[in-house]
Amino acid sequence: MAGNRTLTIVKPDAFGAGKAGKIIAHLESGGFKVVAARVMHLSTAQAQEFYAVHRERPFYGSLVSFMTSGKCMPMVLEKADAVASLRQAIGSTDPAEAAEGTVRKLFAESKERNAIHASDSDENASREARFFFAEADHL
Ligand code: 3AN
Repeated sequence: MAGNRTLTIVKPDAFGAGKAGKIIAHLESGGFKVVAARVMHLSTAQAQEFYAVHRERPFYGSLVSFMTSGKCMPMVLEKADAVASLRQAIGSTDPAEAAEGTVRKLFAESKERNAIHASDSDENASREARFFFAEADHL
């Protein structure tokens, strides 16, 4: 995956509230192209593995419970400088601190139920895309 791809997840709070379409429309109007997408319900083992980097954090158990509480929508997105551009488009982890017009400002409820995930580096974008998709899904 080149530097023009990143991985996002519409999280269970937003997906369950029927906000996936609005979030995708918002991202598309910001220049992102959806190159792969799926709807799935993460197992506990999958959520634990995906967030393994946060294993020692106090919110890890709660985060895994939340991410397995309903369906979510992982997607590979394409845009120039995709990782940085999507991090900017989603806003701060806490929606109360997110800038106007960002996905989290518009659609998130709280620091945990924050509507959307975005990869934080090209390396993690590749790893996370492989976690959810086969290479052939996003040629
Ligand atoms: P981001 O999603 O902005 O990259 P990270 O990577 O620091 O933020 O955290 C991963 C996820 O863990 C967040 N999306 C959020 O759902 C959850 N999280 C982070 N910090 C907290 C916190 N202090 N309390 C509860 N959940 C948190």
